[in-house]
Amino acid sequence: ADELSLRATSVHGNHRDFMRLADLGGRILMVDDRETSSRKIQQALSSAFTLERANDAADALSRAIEHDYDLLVVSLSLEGADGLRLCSQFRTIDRARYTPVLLITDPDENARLLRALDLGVNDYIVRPVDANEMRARVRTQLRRKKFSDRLTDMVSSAMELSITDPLTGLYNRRHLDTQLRSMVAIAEETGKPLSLLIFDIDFFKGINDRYGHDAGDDVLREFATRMRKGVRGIDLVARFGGEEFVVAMPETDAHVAAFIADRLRRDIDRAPFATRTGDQIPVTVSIGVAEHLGQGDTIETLVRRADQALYSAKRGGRNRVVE
Ligand code: GH3
Ligand code: MG
Ligand code: MG
Ligand code: MG
Repeated sequence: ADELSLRATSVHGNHRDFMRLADLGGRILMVDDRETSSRKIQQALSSAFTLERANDAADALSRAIEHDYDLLVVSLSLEGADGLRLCSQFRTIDRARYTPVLLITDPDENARLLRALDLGVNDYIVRPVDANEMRARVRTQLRRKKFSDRLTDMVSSAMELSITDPLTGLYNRRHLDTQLRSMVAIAEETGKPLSLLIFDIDFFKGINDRYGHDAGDDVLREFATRMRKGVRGIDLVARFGGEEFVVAMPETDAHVAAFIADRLRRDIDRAPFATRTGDQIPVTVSIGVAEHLGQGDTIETLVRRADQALYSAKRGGRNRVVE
């Protein structure tokens, strides 16, 4: 019967509209302890959507902590609980913060309904619940939710892209600049050390010349992987450009930084780099280390000192760390 009424609602549209309605899917959580309206809602929604019924406010909250829902259907008046309060509690749960809320109210609840709308409730339906109206309101909320989810995904992948080096997946130089600024500020405020390391692959031009540019790219990717594995969680690894990489190490003095760098250097030196075409390429790296000197030491001067240390490492014969 429900399947039929669902089809009936879409006779004004065409087959595609019906498909789109089905596509909306949607996981809905309902908390309504009134038998009549909750049964009506179940009848109206359960054939087209995944509908779960919470037993009470506490149950609804714990479900919202455990799962992602696309819509919360909440009765404004619950036995022994306040629907209004429940709505604001949903907003304190990370997963439910932006989940639309559809209220079920009684005709005489106008004042509380206004407060609920003020709280950011998205829509409401007045008892007795009409199945067609219920479906229409649910569809509207689910469409908006789907649209805003897509927008959120687009924004976060754009943000991700803007800070990532496409070849290695490491942070790019722009992100390094941003992060370094706040790392320097924190170091100055707390008086804790901050070290900066510049890695430059030795004779990389020769690797390109001998094995080809694609093999060179494979080396850069593998190099990035070994770096990621070789540093600590708090360290920031970025591709500085070309075959140069930077690691920023907060709360770390130059000695400790040089120790970690040398472990990485040995790890690079120990095993040759395998390319997709089957070459085994020996790689070495030179590393310059500098420590932030406190107030007045800018990012530029810090980078310059690390670069000078790197230059000494190159001149000293490469495959070494200079601090
Ligand atoms: P050194 O030991 O003095 O550092 O020698 P080097 O050959 O590594 O120094 P140089 O800076 O002259 O060479 C870096 C080379 O890296 C030149 C450039 O063609 C190559 N390169 C820069 N970016 C990429 C990249 O994305 N992929 C590949 N395959 N090569 C790159
Ligand atoms: Mg270089
Ligand atoms: Mg160079
Ligand atoms: Mg180089």
